[in-house]
Amino acid sequence: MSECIFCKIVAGEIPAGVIRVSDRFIAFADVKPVAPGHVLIIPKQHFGTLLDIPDSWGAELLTFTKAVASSLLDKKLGDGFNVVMNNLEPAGQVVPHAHLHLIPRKDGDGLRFVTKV
Ligand code: DGP
Repeated sequence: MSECIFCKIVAGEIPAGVIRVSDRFIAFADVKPVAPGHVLIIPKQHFGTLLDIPDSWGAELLTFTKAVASSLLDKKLGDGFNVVMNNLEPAGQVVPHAHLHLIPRKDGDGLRFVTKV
């Protein structure tokens, strides 16, 4: 997708703080972090939402996400972490290229998510 900002990051046309790369996925720093170490994990290929990512990619996505999360913990960026995925506009998706938010958490950091009212 030529106009997709995340596809441009994958292509190296827009700089991003790349943290990890696998065959199908890439992790980079979110430009508007809600916490230090906030990372986005995206498929290199353009898919709109979770529903579009092939089932057969699931194991690699899980392994990749766990590796990035472990490295955030190892770097002491958090003592816990949230994995958040906004799918489609009503759920808050702004960039229409599927992505997971990996957000390091610390006690008392004041962040709240919709699963906790
Ligand atoms: P969402 O609302 O789930 O679609 O979140 C999109 C996220 O993408 C948001 O936290 C900011 C981030 N973002 C948007 N444009 C860029 C960019 O050009 N570079 C980087 N690194 N992050 C971006």
